[in-house]
Amino acid sequence: MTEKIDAAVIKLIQDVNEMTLKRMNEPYHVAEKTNYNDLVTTVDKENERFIDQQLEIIDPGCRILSEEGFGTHNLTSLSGHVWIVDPIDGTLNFVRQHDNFGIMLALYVDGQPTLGYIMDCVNRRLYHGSRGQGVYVNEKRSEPPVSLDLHHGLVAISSPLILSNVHNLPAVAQAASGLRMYGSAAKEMIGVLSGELVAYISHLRPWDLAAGRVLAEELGLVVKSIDGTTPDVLSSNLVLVATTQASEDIAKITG
Ligand code: 2AM
Ligand code: CA
Ligand code: CA
Ligand code: CA
Repeated sequence: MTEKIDAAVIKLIQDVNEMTLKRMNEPYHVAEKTNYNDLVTTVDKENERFIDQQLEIIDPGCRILSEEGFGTHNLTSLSGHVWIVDPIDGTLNFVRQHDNFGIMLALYVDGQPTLGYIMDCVNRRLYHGSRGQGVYVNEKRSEPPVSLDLHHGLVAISSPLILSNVHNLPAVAQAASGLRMYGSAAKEMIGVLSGELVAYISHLRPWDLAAGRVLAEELGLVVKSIDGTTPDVLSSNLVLVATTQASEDIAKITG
């Protein structure tokens, strides 16, 4: 049943990506949400409205949780089909840098991570997959990344976290080959999925984690809260996505 939905959502996210790339070079309005580095543009809102409308046609009766608030329901439970939508991830990069932003969609069925989509917009690279059916980059099947250890790999830690010096995270960065910050959960998730990073640590809201979690778990990567518990789909979590080996190395440092 999800095959038909999957094909339609692949087309949807590709179409929204083309609209986004076109809109990036046209005038749009930028507003501050909570402060000077928390932005929303008219493109985020246009994308979200279009995605939510289309999902209601593709998957009638579904419920939607989307960042900018057009979602059809104020969700308190995960029963049935729940879509989690980030219409532009890395809005600050979209506005200032014109690279390193993405679009993320995920379907959870009765709370189970089921379908995941991460579009690397500028590179037109769509990571998508479903539980039990593998992960693809556009049409090509993606192999699980090698379980490199922390010492031999690059790690991404979000800038607010590394600057706040919590959980011994600067020591994690020091133990790795190098520290990277892309400013987009979508791009950092893709980094771990593709083996470019061995770990990604960030404070993530539902739409930052939902799609990456489906894909990372399908590739046998570790997805957990920094305290070792399973992340709650409907709230913010301080999350680690990593190879098994890097996850063990990091746990020894964060305690
Ligand atoms: P966004 O662009 O969809 O808001 C770097 O800013 C990354 O952190 C992006 O993936 C961004 O997603 C996300 N982000 C921005 N503000 C955040 C916040 N207050 N809490 C958690 N993640 C945030
Ligand atoms: Ca935002
Ligand atoms: Ca986001
Ligand atoms: Ca966003």
